[in-house]
Amino acid sequence: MRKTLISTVTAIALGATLALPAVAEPTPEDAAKYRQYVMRALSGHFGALTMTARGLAGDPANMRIHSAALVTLAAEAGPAFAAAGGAPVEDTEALPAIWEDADGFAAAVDEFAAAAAALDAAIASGDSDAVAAAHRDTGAACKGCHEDYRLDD
Ligand code: ASC
Repeated sequence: MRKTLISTVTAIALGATLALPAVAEPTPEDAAKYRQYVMRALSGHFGALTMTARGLAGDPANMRIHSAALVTLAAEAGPAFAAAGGAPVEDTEALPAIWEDADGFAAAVDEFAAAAAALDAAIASGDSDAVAAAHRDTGAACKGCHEDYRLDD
């Protein structure tokens, strides 16, 4: 009896859990917030890597933490913008060109991903000239994409 009661209570509780209202439909604002997190993560790693490369902070032995993160995050930069609901949202810096010129944007993201991979490889090689060149290229890829696809760049 007691056992039955407990399992009934459990069943009801589980049923109630399953019957909870579905999470609200994702909005364009959710998509915008997500891509801003991804871009901020990229910016944070590039900034930390830059400080380390300049000898201002961070252990040079750990620089690949940041370059590897850039490579990983670069793979999400395109999808973050292409995601369902991807569209301009008021009060963000994402220009409509991201979606109107989707091929151009994809090419710019690919360029960044390639630059990040080259930067990671250069850091792994330990060749400081190669790191400096790859760092410049990566910054240029950030800037190039921002010029065309981000407000005020
Ligand atoms: C950064 C950062 C960017 C890029 C860009 C490079 O550290 O947050 O968006 O570098 O400024 O030109």
